[in-house]
Amino acid sequence: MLSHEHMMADRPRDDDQTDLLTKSKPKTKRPPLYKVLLLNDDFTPMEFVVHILERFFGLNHAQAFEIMLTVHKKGLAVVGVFSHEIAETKVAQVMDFARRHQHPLQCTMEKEE
Ligand code: TYC
Repeated sequence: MLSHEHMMADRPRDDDQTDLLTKSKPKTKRPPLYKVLLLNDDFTPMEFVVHILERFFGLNHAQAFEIMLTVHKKGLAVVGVFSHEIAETKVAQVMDFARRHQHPLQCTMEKEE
């Protein structure tokens, strides 16, 4: 008897039952994260921006001042990374607070790659 004929009996089962276990990916992909960005402008007072970073992003005064200065010097900065829903809420809170105080401050979000 040829050797490959012996092999056939030991071949792993390939019916639907085993396929369920072998061909299904665990698929545990985490949802994407979003960066919340603060943009510089020439009119919003520095202390107002610091206040926003303390109030909506839980930063202490030193951290808030540092990020505000980064935005002021570089034009923008990431102020936090969140789930889509939390990022949307932060952006809405900042935009609403700035609008109510009549400052042109802009805050946006973008998907983290
Ligand atoms: N450039 C503003 C000023 O000189 C300060 C500022 C900082 C504004 C950060 C917006 O996101 C900002 N008053």
